[in-house]
Amino acid sequence: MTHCFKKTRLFLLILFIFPFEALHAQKIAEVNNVLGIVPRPEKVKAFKKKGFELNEKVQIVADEASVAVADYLSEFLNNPLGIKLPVEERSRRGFRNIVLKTKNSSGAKEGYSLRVSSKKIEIIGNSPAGVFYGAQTLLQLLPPAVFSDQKQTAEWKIPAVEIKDKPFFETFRGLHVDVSRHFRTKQQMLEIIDQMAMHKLNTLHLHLTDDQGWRVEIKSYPKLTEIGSVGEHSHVGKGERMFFTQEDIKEIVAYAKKRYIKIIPEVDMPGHMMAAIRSYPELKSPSDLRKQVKVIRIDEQGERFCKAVLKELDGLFESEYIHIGFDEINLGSKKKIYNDEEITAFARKISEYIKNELKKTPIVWDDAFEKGLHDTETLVHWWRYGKVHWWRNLELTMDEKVQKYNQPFILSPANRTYLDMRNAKGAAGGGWAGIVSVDKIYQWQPLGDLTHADPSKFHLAQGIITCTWSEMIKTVKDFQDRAFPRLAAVAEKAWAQPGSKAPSKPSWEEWRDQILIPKQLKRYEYMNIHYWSRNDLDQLRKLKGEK
Ligand code: TNX
Repeated sequence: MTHCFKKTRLFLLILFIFPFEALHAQKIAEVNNVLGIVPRPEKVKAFKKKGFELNEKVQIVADEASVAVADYLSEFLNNPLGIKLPVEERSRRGFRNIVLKTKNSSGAKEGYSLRVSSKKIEIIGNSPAGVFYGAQTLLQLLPPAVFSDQKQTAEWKIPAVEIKDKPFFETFRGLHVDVSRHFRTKQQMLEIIDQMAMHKLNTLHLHLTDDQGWRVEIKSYPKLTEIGSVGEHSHVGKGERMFFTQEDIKEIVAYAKKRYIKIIPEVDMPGHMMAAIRSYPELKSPSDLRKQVKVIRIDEQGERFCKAVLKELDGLFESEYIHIGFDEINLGSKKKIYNDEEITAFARKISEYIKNELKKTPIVWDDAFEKGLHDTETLVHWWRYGKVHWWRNLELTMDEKVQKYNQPFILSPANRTYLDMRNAKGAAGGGWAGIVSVDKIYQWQPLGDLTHADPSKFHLAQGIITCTWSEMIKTVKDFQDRAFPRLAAVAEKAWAQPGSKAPSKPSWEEWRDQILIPKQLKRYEYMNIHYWSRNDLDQLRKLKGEK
């Protein structure tokens, strides 16, 4: 097909809504480029038929397992539409139905199907989470104004489509939020959780402690928040106390749970501990001789402290995972504070505690793995990536290590997923991992980079978490400037099937011009999100033109 013909076809598609009876699955790019669903569903068909109109004569019919999603959907639509769709157990005369059902199928746990005709919408999920993702897709099939929390005037019509969808990475499609360097309030966290939900993410990684501030109440060590939570990155130890009480955490966890998002708490140990040491100076490591001590002791006393903290957190966070950091322990110290054996032994003690006593799965940054924590029941969280890219100091690259040690892992390569890095040359943000532009993320092939591991090891990749380290992310506006629209590109990587062959996957240019800019950015605008380049046409032009 010539390029020109393809364009004409796309034009016709837009003009007559959907001039084809049914488009084949391999034409998903063309269909989805019109529908604009982010992240891209696995299979989409569109029909030349009347779609479904939302009005007062519509009700949501849900089975027991899907009632929570039905309530969420009804509430979500209430503000922009000014109509509160009733949630019912069965059909009633005079009403058209949005049917939500959970079916225990052998398919992907978070998968769903969605069918829209003029008479009925049906979402069938393989689990309640699947139903929830179907509902998110449904929202994106409506005009972008549906993302407003104010009443809007729009044609609330949903095109006649059939979608079958499931995530590529089931376990972690995540966003990391660093509340230590600059704090985010509970309300701000709830907003972030809603923003995650629309991207079909299922994991919030909360970096709760670091040098600049301890941000979670620990009842057995009250000074952590009396002293350690005072101040932030540029005002350490000065100003207000900023932290989540245990009640706050419970609320955040419950809010996230309703959106099928699990929260992984991180207590970064034994380094990045200045705030804890400010609160309890006796915790400092005798071998950290710096003026500002960042590393805690790893003897019995240190171990007792870490375990007590983890035990309290365990009661608050419901997810199966606990992150214990172990990054950059000797960084910035002239003399090694601990050697590899000492670090590994301590990491092993803590991870055994998490496994055996708390019955959860520990996660460590790749530093611990590199130093010797080889344990297939502990997840390795990679922020470095191997010599194919930019990190050359490792004896064995991470993919060589995957090949050798079979340890399951999470992908957060800094040069592709650190959203605290700049969007473009001259834009705000850090630069040590290079420029992390939207197109770089979109064109990244997460598993394609594992050049030293054979494909039989790819199943060890448990997902992607994108990080927003907050040394330079001060305000909500800064956060949104860094997170959006890059989060949309990350969601594509985490959810969409990689199927690299065109036309099933839009090229970067197609995605940018037909989905990102006209659809996703519009949704962000209705959500009042200050995405990068908003109100700045120059930047937008750059985004369009940049390679
Ligand atoms: C590295 S990646 C860190 C963080 C910083 C971040 C800044 C990792 C495990 N540690 O402590 O905030 O770089 O980009």
